[in-house]
Amino acid sequence: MKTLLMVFFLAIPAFVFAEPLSNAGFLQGGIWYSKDPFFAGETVRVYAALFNSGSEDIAGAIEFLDNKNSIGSSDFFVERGGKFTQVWVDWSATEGEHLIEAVITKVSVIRVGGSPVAIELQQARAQESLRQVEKDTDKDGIGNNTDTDDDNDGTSDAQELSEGTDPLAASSPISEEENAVPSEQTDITDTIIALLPEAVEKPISEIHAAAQSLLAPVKEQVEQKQEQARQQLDTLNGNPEANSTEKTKASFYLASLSAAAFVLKTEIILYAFALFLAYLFLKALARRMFKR
Ligand SMILES: [Ca+2]
Ligand SMILES: [Ca+2]
Ligand SMILES: [Ca+2]
Repeated sequence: MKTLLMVFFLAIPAFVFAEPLSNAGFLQGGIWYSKDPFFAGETVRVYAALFNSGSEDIAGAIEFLDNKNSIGSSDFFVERGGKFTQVWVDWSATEGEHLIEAVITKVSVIRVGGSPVAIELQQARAQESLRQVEKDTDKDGIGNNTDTDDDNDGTSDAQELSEGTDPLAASSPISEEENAVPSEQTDITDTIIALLPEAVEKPISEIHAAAQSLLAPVKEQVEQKQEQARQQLDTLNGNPEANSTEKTKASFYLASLSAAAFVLKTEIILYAFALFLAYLFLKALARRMFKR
């Protein structure tokens, strides 16, 4: 019976009798940050501190958690006799609520010349830190929840909301181009060109300018021909013996020239070239018709 009892006691592992160490563990300061306040999108260093007022050195590892998910772990070593040490991990904060914890995942007593002996600590969990992380759009150190002008464009959030502008985007000043009023000399083509995207506006403007100088003599010629055709039609109309087919042809010729003159005057360049060709064709046709 005595032997049985002895075997029983020997079989029970020693750590069952070991009390968790109360003179080492996390400092009551809990968890702190390298920057405070910090905002969404920033990376901060998360700290905790360990103390050891025991008579033996201790070493181990700490895991940091964000909403129960691991941020990372950090090894530690704290000398005996009232020393303490800091442990940390870097953490990229996101918007929202975060429960930050630090937990000792393993700890051992380190004896000189001996191998580490696993122990337990009473203060194995740091006082957690519950944080509401907000955005700081203009990065002025005042979170959007407290900042009255989130985008720092000089107009308050309340005013922006009532005016329908974006309180989270600094408004760009209205450009001169947007403000520009087309001058009175601007013709219809220029107005159309001004509405085109910038990338095409320039080449089109250049083409337009070139076309304008090219078309100027043509315009003059067409106007002259128009005047001649008008006179010719008047002559035909005044002549009772004139052929009606000839009158119709002359009217058609004048109408075509008028259309060409109108297009050249309004400079609808896309049609101008086609009408110029039509004018040349009509001119050739007219030469044949009025050949004497
Ligand atoms: Ca701010
Ligand atoms: Ca604003
Ligand atoms: Ca704004």
